[in-house]
Amino acid sequence: LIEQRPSVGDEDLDTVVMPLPSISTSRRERRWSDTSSYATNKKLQSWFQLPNGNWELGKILSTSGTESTISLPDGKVLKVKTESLVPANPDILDGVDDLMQLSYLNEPSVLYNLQYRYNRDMIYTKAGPVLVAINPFKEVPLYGNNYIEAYKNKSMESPHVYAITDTAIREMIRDEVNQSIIISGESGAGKTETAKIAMQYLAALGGGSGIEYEILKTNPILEAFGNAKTLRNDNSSRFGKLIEIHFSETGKISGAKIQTFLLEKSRVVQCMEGERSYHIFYQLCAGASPKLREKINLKIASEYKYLRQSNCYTITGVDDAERFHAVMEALDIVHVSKENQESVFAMLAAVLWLGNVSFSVVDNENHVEPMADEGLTTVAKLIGCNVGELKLALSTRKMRVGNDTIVQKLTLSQAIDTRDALAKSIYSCLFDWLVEQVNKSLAVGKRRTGRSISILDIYGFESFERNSFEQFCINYANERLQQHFNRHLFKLEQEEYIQDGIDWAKVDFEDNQDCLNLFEKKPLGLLSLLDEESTFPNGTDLTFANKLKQHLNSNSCFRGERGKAFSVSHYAGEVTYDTTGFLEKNRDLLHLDSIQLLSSCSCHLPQIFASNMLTQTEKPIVGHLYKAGGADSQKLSVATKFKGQLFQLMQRLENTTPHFIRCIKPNNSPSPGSYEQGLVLQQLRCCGVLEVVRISRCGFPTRMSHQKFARRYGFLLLENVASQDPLSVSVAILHQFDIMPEMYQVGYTKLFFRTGQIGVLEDTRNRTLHGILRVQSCFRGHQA
Ligand code: AD9
Ligand code: MG
Repeated sequence: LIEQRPSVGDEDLDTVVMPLPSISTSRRERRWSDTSSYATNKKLQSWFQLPNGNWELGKILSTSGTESTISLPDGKVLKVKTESLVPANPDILDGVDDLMQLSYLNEPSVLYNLQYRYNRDMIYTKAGPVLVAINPFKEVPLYGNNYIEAYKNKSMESPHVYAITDTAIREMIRDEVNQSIIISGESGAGKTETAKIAMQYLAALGGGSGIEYEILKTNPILEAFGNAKTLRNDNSSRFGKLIEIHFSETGKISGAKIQTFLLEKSRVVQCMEGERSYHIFYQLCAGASPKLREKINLKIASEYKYLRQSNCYTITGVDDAERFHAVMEALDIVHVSKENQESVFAMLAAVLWLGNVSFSVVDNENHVEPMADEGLTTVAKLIGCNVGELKLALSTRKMRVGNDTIVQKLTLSQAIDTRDALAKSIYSCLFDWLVEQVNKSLAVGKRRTGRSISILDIYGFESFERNSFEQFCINYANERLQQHFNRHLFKLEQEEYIQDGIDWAKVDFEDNQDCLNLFEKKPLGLLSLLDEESTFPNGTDLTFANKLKQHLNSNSCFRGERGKAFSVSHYAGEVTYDTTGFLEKNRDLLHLDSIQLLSSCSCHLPQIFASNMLTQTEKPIVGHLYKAGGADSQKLSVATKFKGQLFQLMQRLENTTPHFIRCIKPNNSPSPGSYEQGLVLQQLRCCGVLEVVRISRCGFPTRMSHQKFARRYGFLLLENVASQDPLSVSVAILHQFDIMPEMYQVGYTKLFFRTGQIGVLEDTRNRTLHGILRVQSCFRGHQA
């Protein structure tokens, strides 16, 4: 008996199968229940959910009827419903590199495995093709040249951003196909840091020309202008970013191109208590030289209303003045001239001073005019117009009624809106202009090879207590990305089935097309209806909400809520949106008077901004833009523009081989070492890690070669099959255990099983092995 003992050594570990638990097919209810036949096995470890939602590992002492008795680690013994127990993996699988190696791939097992690794600073884990990265919120000794070398030489293979980036490089060269690294996760989960780590690896392997240095220097620039301190993250990116890095035939970096998405411009004029506006404002105020200060009439941050309102000027551990110098140096490196840099700083100061422009009532109809104070005169000087023109642009609006142009005076709230709209536009144009400059500097030379690796750092799915237009756009983007993710993983599945000659027509998977249709369908989809309502002069958030309810109530992904709200059933869960501000944010009006003001300025940046704004309108003929109501309604709406960008992005990604990284935030503090199960679980669901599993489940997720299957289970056969080939042995096993024909497929080289099928075989095998080991230890005891 001892001689014939089947091996249970390491070699068997990588053949451990993954009987995936069955999940309810309903979209909303994705619970795991793979307890069938399991809990009846005594002395097995099992997960038990405590009233606080956390999972605790217990041992099943006995089972009778629907009840089981379990013992918890603290010695407590409980009677629980058998069906509430979820099987745990054997200790030998603690902390496996890839979640797919787990025998039981249920939620508590996944949570436990990730936590086990996280506690040991192994923040990266694979979930099949996906890399899961858990934010350590501290420095972990996993980066730098030695590690880069090790991953490059393949002397290190544990999951890592370096490893996934290395795969991307190799596949780009081997297959001559562009690659993409798609990073997602919620705010503060570590996307931007992860993107930088990937760039670091690319720069190290593809460096040599010096351009890699420029590419790395785009990070401090974009972070200064596009990141801000929020309540969730001290360095939160307020825009989405795709950087496409190009390589020459010899595998060296030849250039790069950055595309940005949907900068949050409202932050320039208002932000919440405890948050900050964009870093660059504070950096400028803290770090500008006396000469620059004088030239652009710069004060300290607290002198500016836009910065003062949130009552937060500094970030713990960050020296804004020092950062300012780093940004200037980075601007030098990407070839933004000193003269242009000064213009940039002048625009920033103009935005800050605009916030200080105040108004006084000038007639008995509550019309206002800006006060002729330091704010107004400084703005005029910085953008290069005369004070009178600026005053007019901020207090009146020209409108065309019939063939006449009339001038309407503004009330206080209209004037403030106009002023803020101008400040937001100047800032977002400045941001776009900077990206353009950076792109010019990184431009791929004439010898385009067509080989590139793109890194996408985009806002993850968001669901807050109150969700507005920003969440609406962000979640729509995530819905699109999720479809890309699903289709890709499904494609991988299919390829494997086809290769092994099995019938894959039986595989179907649920995708999120219904939800995308809800957004995109014309004319009755969320985006179309939003645009339609935005063009009606009398449209309000309430009429918009009512229109949605009227037309979309029959859609299964939509639900009208009370008042101005509605809910969407996203792949990651249901989100309720409050339509307050939707129309205004979607219209994003900048009145023509303001555009004309900028185009008449003597400074070159305002002129560039004005002409860019005009080209963004469908009919850039100034005269035609006047309309009753004052809105230049031909301008593309924000949602439509975003949708266009997104389609373009998806098209680009479709032509690449994707590599997915899902970043997870283990706690909200943020603090190192703390791992909140509920929070992690929610993110695993949202970012599709559990979805990978769900997709795998739809097909034949468990697969094993004929040889391995025969070797692993052959000893359980009652008849002697020693002389038979592995396929015949495998078939004999399938028959002996009565595995239903629809539950498996026999491929050329492998056997494919539906979820859970292997579980029974595994349990029998384990029990038999335990029996063998017990006999062995008795035997050894005797010998001793
Ligand atoms: V947001 O959606 O832009 O608000 P991100 O980009 O997901 O967010 P970010 O990369 O900015 O999050 O990470 C937040 C903070 O976590 C960083 O400032 C670091 O302090 C910390 N972090 C993230 N990843 C790592 C890491 N690999 N090592 C150490 C990290 N610290
Ligand atoms: Mg970020």
